[in-house]
Amino acid sequence: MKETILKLLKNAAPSYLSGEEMAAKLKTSRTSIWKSIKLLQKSGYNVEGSPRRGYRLLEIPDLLYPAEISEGLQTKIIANRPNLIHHFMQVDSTNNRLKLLAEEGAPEGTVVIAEEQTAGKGRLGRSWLSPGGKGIWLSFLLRPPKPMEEISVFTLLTAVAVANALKNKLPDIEAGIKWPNDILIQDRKVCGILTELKAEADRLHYLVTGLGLNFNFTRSDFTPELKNSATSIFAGDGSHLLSRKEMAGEILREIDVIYQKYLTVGTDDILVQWKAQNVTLGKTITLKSLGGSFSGKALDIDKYGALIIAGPGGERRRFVAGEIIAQEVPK
Ligand code: BT5
Repeated sequence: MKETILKLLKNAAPSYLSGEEMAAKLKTSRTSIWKSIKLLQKSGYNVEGSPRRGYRLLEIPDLLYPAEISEGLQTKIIANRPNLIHHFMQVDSTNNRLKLLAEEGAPEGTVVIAEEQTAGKGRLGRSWLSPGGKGIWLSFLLRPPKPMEEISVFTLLTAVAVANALKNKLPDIEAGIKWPNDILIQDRKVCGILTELKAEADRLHYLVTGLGLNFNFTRSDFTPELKNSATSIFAGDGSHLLSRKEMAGEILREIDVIYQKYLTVGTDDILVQWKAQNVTLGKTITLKSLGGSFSGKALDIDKYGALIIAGPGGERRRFVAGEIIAQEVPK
């Protein structure tokens, strides 16, 4: 009811709609219309009521409500209906919350999105700074009918989706993908991706992929440790035309497109897109992984998204995970 009334008010805005007219349309009482209007106001929608003219929508809150994000989304799997999006004002970690839902049997395409994370996390127990309203903190659930060996490619597919969404909405921003899970703007991290999974022997139960995209941080929103290494797509002064909900919708749409492509024709074209937007290949890097550090030239990625590095003696090594701790542009 609340969502339907919101739609009616949006269509009518900036004009008024009378309570009587809405009640007749929805075959309900004027009291129940009034109750839904109160709920909308409580959720932050500025709805003005006038005794003679009815109600009109003056302002939509800058919040990532399912009804806002799913407007016009038209996705096949990811959030393909509004009730697949779970929105929280505050959550420990959207990945953790989505894993709980996955355990309860949530369908593929379920999305958890939060305004703020109190225990946002990166890889290997690192933390991810996620203050309220400053970014897009979301996770999505996949149950791909694929073998375990292909799993490492998912972080790369997600990176391509985010980079494409940025390119579509903000063509002036030059974003680059750093292997395996970062998006950078001018060498600073603007987005991180964390893929977690549940599997048994060779059977994958589910994949939960979370992404954090810094949207409108001011310099002082970053902790001292992040001031020189992190950035945000807008500077937090509110002077931008794109809203978080539009960006979030575009990211979900791109993830859906990429996932469809992966399921139907495979990864070839997606990896071409990854290569076109990456800032890692061709550089001399030092990669830290569980086995220690390895330096050399980042040559290529293989069909599973693993990084191929050529060491000083020309020997090639393949890495499915790790962190690039130093990266130099060739002279
Ligand atoms: C990542 O890990 O980059 C993965 C981040 C994934 C965050 C999303 S938010 C939604 C979902 N729910 C979660 O709980 N997580 C996911 P890693 O490569 O390990 O990088 C972590 C490092 O990035 C930290 O140790 C910091 O140095 C840095 N960092 C932390 N917060 C940051 C931020 N907001 N922006 C840029 N860098 C940050």
